[in-house]
Amino acid sequence: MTDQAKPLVGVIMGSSSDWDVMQNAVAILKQFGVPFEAQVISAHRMPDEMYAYAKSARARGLRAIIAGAGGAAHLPGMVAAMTIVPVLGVPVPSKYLRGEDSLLSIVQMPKGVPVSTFAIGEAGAANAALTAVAMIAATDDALADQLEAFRVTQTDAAKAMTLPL
Ligand code: RP5
Repeated sequence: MTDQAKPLVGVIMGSSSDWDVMQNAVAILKQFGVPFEAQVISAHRMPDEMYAYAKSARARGLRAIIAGAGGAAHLPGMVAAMTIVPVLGVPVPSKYLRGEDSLLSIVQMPKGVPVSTFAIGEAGAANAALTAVAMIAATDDALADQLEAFRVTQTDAAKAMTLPL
């Protein structure tokens, strides 16, 4: 899956089974009109492709890589090891440990090679994309205005909330 324009954000995931969660990142990028690409790249099943992806990311113009994986989730860390493009890691819920394994695998990077790690599941995927949007918005005033408006919409929705008293 590739947006028409030259992608600024790469969304990768270890398996198509991660899509239910990772589509929340793609939805945000689409909402903000940020050019992206999305594909399955598995660290342990496709190590050569992972290497090529990470090594070419900066030259291809990617400004951020959102990497989601579950279980022994080494995809974000391995990609981060091979590129200086910021990697935003999304822990995907796993079958037996509900994503706590994914979270700890991604978040506990040794000093020197960072992976920005987000919440387990849908919120993490969406917030990773919002962070990518904010990073790009630092040099794109129109996108920054969109992001400000997004926050105002959320504030208005919260203010309008009522309770069934
Ligand atoms: C990881 O293993 C993937 O990121 C996925 O979360 C998990 C299970 O993969 P499948 O067995 O569903 O392909 O590599």
